[in-house]
Amino acid sequence: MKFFLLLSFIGFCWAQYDPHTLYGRSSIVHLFEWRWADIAKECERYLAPNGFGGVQVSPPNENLVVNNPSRPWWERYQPISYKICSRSGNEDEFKDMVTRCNNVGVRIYVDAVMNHMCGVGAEAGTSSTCGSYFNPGTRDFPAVPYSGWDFNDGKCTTSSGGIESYNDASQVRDCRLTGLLDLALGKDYVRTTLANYLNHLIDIGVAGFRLDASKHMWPGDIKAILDKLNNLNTQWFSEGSRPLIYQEVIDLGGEAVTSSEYYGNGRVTEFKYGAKLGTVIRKWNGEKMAYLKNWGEGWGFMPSDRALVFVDNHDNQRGHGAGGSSILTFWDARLYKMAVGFMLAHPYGLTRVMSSYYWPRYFENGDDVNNWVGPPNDNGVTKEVTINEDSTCGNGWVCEHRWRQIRNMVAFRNIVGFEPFSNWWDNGSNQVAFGRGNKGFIVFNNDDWSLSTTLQTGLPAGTYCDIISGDKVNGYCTGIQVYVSDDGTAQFSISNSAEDPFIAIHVESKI
Ligand code: QV4
Ligand code: CA
Repeated sequence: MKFFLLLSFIGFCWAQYDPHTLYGRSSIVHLFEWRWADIAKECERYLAPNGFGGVQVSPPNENLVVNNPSRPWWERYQPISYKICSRSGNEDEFKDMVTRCNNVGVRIYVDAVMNHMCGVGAEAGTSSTCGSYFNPGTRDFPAVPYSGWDFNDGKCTTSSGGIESYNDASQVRDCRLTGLLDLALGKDYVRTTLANYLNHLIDIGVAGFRLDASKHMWPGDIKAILDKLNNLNTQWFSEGSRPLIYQEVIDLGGEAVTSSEYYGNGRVTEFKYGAKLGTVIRKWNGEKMAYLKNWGEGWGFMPSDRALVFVDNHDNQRGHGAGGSSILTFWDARLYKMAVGFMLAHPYGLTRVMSSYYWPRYFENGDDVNNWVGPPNDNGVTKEVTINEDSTCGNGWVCEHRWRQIRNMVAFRNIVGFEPFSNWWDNGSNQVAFGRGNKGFIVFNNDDWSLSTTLQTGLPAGTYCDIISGDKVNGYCTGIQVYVSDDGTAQFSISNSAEDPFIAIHVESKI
């Protein structure tokens, strides 16, 4: 009996940190702005067969329709109600997506906007994705319903009503973030209303939530809401499963609010990760890959089992949020693949891969004046994700998750599982290598000269396909082959001008 009590206790401890992915699947992909119908298809045709653990979807609730500028991506972060009704689709389409993805073992994590409603300056009316009436001026959102009682106007102490200093934890939580009407999460009615929204999604079958703007919500208020949440739907999850929670808290240090305040509620986004990795891979500020030997907690990041990590996200890939110019994105493809490859090979954190759409980037005085542009669309209707013959995406979707190097590194992470970080080597500069026990090994050359050396891989002897330059197809390598000797060593040569100056092998790429 004691043993089972212990197990349930462990289960309880892991509960809100556990993504509930199928065994052997370990990464989340953020299909930013995708339609539910396209995500359902992607789960079946691509994500399940390639071992993706789950999908982060854009906010599914009714949002403000912004016409100036024309339908920006960020309108989805201005809730009008909690009706499942947005440019990604309606409730039936959402339910179909969750069911079809769960049925092939791909989880759905919802981007939940709980901190606020729309901007205080929005014009009253029915310019919303489901036509619901709202009046920001009178704090009237009848489709929820919310009224003046349900906002923090009386609690905020700044004269503007907005956040004026990030050194004051109270105003960061109780005042308006960029003018967004701040909900009174201290009130039980608001907590219950939000919990009802999340429970509706849980009952449909979602596996967890990204909590938007968590820095702007008191940790205790978040906990009060989470304590009202149902267990996950037993049609797909074991009895007593708790939703995965990962809280968006941008903490690069130096502010009153810190990530650690939120550890008790669930995982937290580690923004230092992408900012630092971008600086290292770009070789800025004297950073070099040799310094990655103690990557993770050694770099001052939060504990690995509390961290949600990513190279870029929907904000900082376009200059919103945090990370600045060091952030690597699909626009920097060659370096980006190295950064994503490093993230997926390294044991630290729960990994999230970004999947974007192209937009007409146009810099004026260092700012991308088009960073507001929304998803590919026909007169505001989001375009379908089309798949080309070569398995890339059309219609303006980038589909980084379908790039061979990234797809294969998602599989690498699955295959090495919980194997330890091992066999680190570096040349004191930007040539590094490391293994994951006896299951996988990866080598990078980010120097301006070629790499040619023999390394201890930790792998069994044999011939391995490099899964960066190609695939293993019908027992053959379409790219580079690596020969591991009986003593586990192998010779690696990587030109600094290679298309992708890194090589990765694992026990399932052995021929
Ligand atoms: C404007 C003025 C305000 C004015 C207001 C009046 O700037 O001074 O009071 O009008 O209504 C959009 C516009 C912004 C506008 C605001 C409200 O860009 O100019 O204010 O709407 O009308 C996204 C975008 C924001 C966008 C917001 C809502 O990034 O630009 O604001 O959606 O549409 C901090 C937070 C962190 C946050 C990050 C961006 O700590 O939590 O900033 N990240 C999350 C999401 C992000 C989203 C929000 C939070 C808000 O990842 O995408 O912001 O939900 O670091
Ligand atoms: Ca708040």
